[in-house]
Amino acid sequence: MNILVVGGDGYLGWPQSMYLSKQGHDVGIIDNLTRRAWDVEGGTHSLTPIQTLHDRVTLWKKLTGCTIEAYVGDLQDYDFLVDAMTQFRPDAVVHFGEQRSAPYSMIDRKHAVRTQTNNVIGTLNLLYAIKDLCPEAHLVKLGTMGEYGTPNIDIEEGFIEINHNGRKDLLPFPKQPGSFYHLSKVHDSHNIMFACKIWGIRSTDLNQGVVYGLKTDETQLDDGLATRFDYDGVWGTVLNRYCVQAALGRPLTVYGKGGQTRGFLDIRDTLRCIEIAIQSPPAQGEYRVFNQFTEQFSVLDLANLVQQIGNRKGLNVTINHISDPRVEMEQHYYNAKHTKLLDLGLVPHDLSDVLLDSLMDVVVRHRDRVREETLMPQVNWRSTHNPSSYETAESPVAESVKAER
Ligand code: NAD
Ligand code: USQ
Repeated sequence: MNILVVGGDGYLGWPQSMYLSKQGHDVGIIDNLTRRAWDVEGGTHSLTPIQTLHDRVTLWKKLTGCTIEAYVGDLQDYDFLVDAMTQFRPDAVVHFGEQRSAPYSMIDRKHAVRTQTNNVIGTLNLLYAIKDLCPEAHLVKLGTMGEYGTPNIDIEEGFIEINHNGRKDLLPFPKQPGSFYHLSKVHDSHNIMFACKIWGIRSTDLNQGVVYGLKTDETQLDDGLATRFDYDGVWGTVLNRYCVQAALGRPLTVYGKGGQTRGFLDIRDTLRCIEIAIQSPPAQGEYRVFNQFTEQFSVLDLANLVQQIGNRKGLNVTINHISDPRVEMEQHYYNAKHTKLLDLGLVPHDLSDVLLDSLMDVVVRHRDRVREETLMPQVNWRSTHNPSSYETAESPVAESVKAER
């Protein structure tokens, strides 16, 4: 198949592109490299050294003989998108290309607007391009489990049957997202569902949990194929942050009580879930939702796990409950269904001691690269002006990124 990976330079998009290329598909990447520019804006970076998109694609070809076509441009630029899609003619489009950080979206008005503009308009453009250029192509869209929030009932996979005043219907599960980022995904879901209905295009909306891990068969081929690892207070996800804090001998930053429970999955399962979705496409006009995670943990559970493994490595790990910078429930009921991908053949990798141990080894290897000043959370949900270092920035673009463009 011709598979277009939008956001193919990112943490998930790059390993996904290699994975699909290795399976024999023709893979094209669209990416505007904005994630690299956002690092420049905030003084953040990937703990693992990463190559430019150009160098990655060149190395991939050298090592495997497989070509990945790169189209550098912005989903918000419709002319660019039409050109790229006309050249590539995708059978499936995997869409990772969004601003994905909840804290980034909560910095201030400008960053909330940037997040929602980038994500909602980008996805809307993609829907129009699919309808006009390749209406049979399957859109596989990365959504998030955070669209649902933390209701006091079981979370279904996308839809819930409601009985109301003697009548019943199957309706989208209520959404209670916890940041302007998570809200952007809800807006996308509504737009995608509507586009499937009116134009008869087809889509799978993958409500994914928090992903961890760096190692896939393809990233392990060569250090030059490594994917990014974020650990700072804006981009770092919770387990990554704990691993870095443990490696530096800093206390693990559990926000509040630590009962916040989320779905998690190994990066190898992300790759496989997307392959499964592509292999079993929905019918024309169908909009379907899969909950894409394999295990639930509270953030305190995870801290305890990291402490246990870290101490075994002689790291002397401590846990600190700091005041929660977010507005979220710190103790709550959480039971989210996630059977549809298992029914289609997913065999999950659980978060084992071995995996956590090897993740911590990678972190310890790169410990000297850590920018300690970025470690503590600086974005508070209750404030509309966070933090001063971002106040004047207009998303400057690094010279290296400019040169690549
Ligand atoms: P990432 O930031 O590492 O990658 C996103 C990529 O998209 C970047 O390379 C960026 O440059 C590109 N991009 C952003 N806006 C673009 C635009 N307008 N045009 C072209 N390219 C654009 O993010 P990630 O962690 O790989 O996440 C990928 C997707 O998966 C996101 O949509 C995210 O919301 C979703 N997701 C991620 C996780 C996770 O734990 N990482 C969990 C659930 C869902
Ligand atoms: N948290 C801590 N300590 C930390 C960092 C985070 O306790 O040092 C807590 C947060 O308060 C939150 C939980 O950990 O309750 C998860 O936070 P996170 O930053 O790991 O993840 P989140 O903001 O939800 O976002 C990440 C990805 C996003 C994706 C989402 C999936 O950045 O792209 O959509 O996970 S989900 O959580 O299912 O919505």
